Amino acid sequence: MSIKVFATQEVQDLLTAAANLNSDSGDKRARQITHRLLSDLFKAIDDLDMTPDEIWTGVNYFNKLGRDGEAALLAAGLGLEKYLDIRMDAADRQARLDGGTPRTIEGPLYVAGAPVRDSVSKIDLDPDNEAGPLVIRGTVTGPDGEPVAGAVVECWHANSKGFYSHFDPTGTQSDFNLRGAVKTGTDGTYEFRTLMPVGYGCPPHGATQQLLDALGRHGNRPAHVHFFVTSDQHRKLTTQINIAGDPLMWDDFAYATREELIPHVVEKTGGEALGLKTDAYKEIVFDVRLTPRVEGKDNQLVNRLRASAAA
Ligand code: MBD
Ligand code: FE
Repeated sequence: MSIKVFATQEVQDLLTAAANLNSDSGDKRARQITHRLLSDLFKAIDDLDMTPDEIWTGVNYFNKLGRDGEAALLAAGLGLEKYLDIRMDAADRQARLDGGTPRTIEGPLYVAGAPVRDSVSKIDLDPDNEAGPLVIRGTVTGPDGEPVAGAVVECWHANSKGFYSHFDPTGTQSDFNLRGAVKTGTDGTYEFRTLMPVGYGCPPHGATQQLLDALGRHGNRPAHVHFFVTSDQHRKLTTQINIAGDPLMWDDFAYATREELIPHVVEKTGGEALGLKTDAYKEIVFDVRLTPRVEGKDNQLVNRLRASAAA
């Protein structure tokens, strides 16, 4: 069967009407985007001869996606969030704003409101017997390589089960466990004392994993640590580091791994003097180079729904 109705006047009129394209009511951009996305969907239905059963499977899937609260997780898993990075990377190259530490996706698990400390923060609030101590430290510099004072470095990561506080299905973590923020001093340095994370896996019965199963894909990420770095004089950086040696390094379901974001993990001693739970610990040095503002403006501030909590 190859029914082709997309190009008919009736269908084109239907699309124009459904998006209210020729009206001045509502939001112009919403009408434009709706018309385009709906047109692309209708065209795909014709081209692939999608059946009513397939369409209703998809419609009902959206209901489950919403019930599960996983739309942003699916956006990461389908590469949509990575695609936005690819576009921002290209825009930066065109504007000659490349050269800083590479961005990579934020993901859906940030929580605003972590207490801001000076230079150093110990962020493992809850005990975790399976996780060894980890120090992540570095220097924030500007495009010229000079240290940036007053930058705020935020980080967040999972525990030894791959669970993030605030989103932990076991409900056993404190609000800001493994989430922190430090303000740099004149030397531009920051340091987080924490515990080694383990890679995240999508909720096994959620809508995201359901689609990934249908695609024959897994829903796992290699172990990683997220960062926001902000400074009055620079553009915000959203990035992550991966923990070297993770077998999923180049098999991340969210496509966030970048060669420049896999710092060495070094074995150290002297942890007890730092307040770590054992003397032996692991250290990662991750220096961050920020990029300049554009005519005084930070064009890297992304508005998206984020969780927040009070410290
Ligand atoms: C994560 O921890 C994450 O970083 C992303 C992008 C998606 C799901 C879980
Ligand atoms: Fe993450």
